[in-house]
Amino acid sequence: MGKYTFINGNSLPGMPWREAPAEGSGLPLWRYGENPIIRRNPLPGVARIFNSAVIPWEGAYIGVFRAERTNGIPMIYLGHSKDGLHWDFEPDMIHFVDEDGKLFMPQYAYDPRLVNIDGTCYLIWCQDAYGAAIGMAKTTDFKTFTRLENPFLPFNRNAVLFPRKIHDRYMMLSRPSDSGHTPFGDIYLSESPDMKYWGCHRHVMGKGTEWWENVKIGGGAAPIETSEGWLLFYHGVTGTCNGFVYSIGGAILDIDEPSRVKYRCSTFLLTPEEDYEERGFVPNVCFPCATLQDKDTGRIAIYYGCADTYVGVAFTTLDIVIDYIREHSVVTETDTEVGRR
Ligand code: BMA
Repeated sequence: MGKYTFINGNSLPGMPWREAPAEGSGLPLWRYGENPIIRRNPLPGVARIFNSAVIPWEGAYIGVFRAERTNGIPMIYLGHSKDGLHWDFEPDMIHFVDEDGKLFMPQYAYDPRLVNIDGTCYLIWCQDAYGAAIGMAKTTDFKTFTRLENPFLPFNRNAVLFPRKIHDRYMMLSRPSDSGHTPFGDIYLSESPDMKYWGCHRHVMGKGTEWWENVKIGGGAAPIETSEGWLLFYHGVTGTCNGFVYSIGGAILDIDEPSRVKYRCSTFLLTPEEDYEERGFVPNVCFPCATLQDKDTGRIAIYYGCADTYVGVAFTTLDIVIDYIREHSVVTETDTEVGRR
């Protein structure tokens, strides 16, 4: 038994896993040696798959994938895997329907997240709603995907649902933004009694005081419930004379009041270093969107988009990452306060 534990976690003994290399980087995440797990031109009509989310499903894995098609427009495709590393994709994009069962497609859809709440799986993505906004749908069988009302007004990106209700409310992180390649951005928390009406918005954390995340931040994978609080992997962005650099950051949010940050890591957990992270359609991007965890061993696998071109996997354990975040934590008043003004 480790020092820290997952709450409401699943046993996932067959999940992707590699031990840490003997010569570590000093950072708490290490990469899968055979990254990227999804390469260019993964299926006809799709040039690149990246920024994608997976969950365990019926003894295997299922995922929703940001697929940049050969016309340049991103849509979401469904993928299946037995081991979480080798993926088969359905040949056509996901077709969404409205509540009457009529086809209801977004004009584009990117950066999907996927969260299973009591057997109903929610897809959350970025799409056009007369401006970039959050789209949502639900499914119980991965055959019918029923659109829900868009939770927020434009402009907003990077929405991530919590895997359970807190105080009987669904909770979602999001990142209000602008119409372009947003040069600012903080993470907010919103709650809903019914997945339709969202309110009680609270500020969670702002762009960092540290240089690696001093332009903007955005939620990454669905928060993981642990004995220390909600473990959040997010992305932090810095600006250079050659464009943005996206790294993976880590924070731990209060279990009952997740707009309060308990610990926030002052260093990145992983930053673009490998060829497939530094070079691609958009260089220097590590963009986490999902995790798998095994409650018995404390193992965590993180799925992240690489250079807007590939999907990579990195590993850590609950003990290693929480100790690292705590030891390197720097929190400001805007992190620790409840976030209501
Ligand atoms: C963001 C999103 C992500 C992308 C990143 C880097 O604004 O569009 O999908 O990975 O930029 O290009």
